[in-house]
Amino acid sequence: MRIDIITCLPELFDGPINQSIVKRAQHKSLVEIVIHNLRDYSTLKHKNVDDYAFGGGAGMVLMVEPIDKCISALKAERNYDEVIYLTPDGETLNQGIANQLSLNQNLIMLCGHYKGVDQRVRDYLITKEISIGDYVLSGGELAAMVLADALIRLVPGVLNDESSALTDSFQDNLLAPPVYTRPANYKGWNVPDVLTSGHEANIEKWRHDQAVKRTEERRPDLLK
Ligand code: 6GU
Repeated sequence: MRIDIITCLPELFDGPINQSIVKRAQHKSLVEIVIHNLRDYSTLKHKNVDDYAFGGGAGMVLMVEPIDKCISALKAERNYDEVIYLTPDGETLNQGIANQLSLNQNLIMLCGHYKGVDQRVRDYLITKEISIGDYVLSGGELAAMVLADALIRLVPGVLNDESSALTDSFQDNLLAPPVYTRPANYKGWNVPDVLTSGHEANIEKWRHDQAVKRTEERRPDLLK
């Protein structure tokens, strides 16, 4: 999978996506993430990428031209499955959407900023709009990192234990059951006996029951 991220704040991507699982995925050449500075596509003297909104109002709007130039340059190199705009008024990300998007080969993610982007970008260039939840971030960058992380860990070969993505919370609309590791007794805080019994079938049943119990208690909406 290749993900091209378009942003006016490329420095923000120096940290999180070059660590841990995502770093390993890039090292193994399973995933390639390329950051593009929108400013590089500005045709203006001061490399501006935003301007005042027609009709007035507070906040700057990202201009259509640099975004179109950047996306066109990318499309000239390869075919893209989706051009995603990260925006609080997009479709709310969930595991189902992540599963679907993880099957794609090439994705563009556009990070909005300020008051958003010129509507013509959304009308003519964007194929999917995603939000990561009902709260407002100061830009789409953190949302793009969240989305990229959620997708990358689903790419076959990225996780060491291939089965572990399948047992995540949400994969079957259930939250994950509790997990424990050694020691079995710490200060009298004991691990459930079933987990140390070695009885596979009982352990499976216990885990499933716990997952259902947790989901009923914490996220009954998932069971509907
Ligand atoms: Cl994708 N962008 C911004 N700016 N805020 C958000 C978001 C995206 N998703 C939730 N809040």
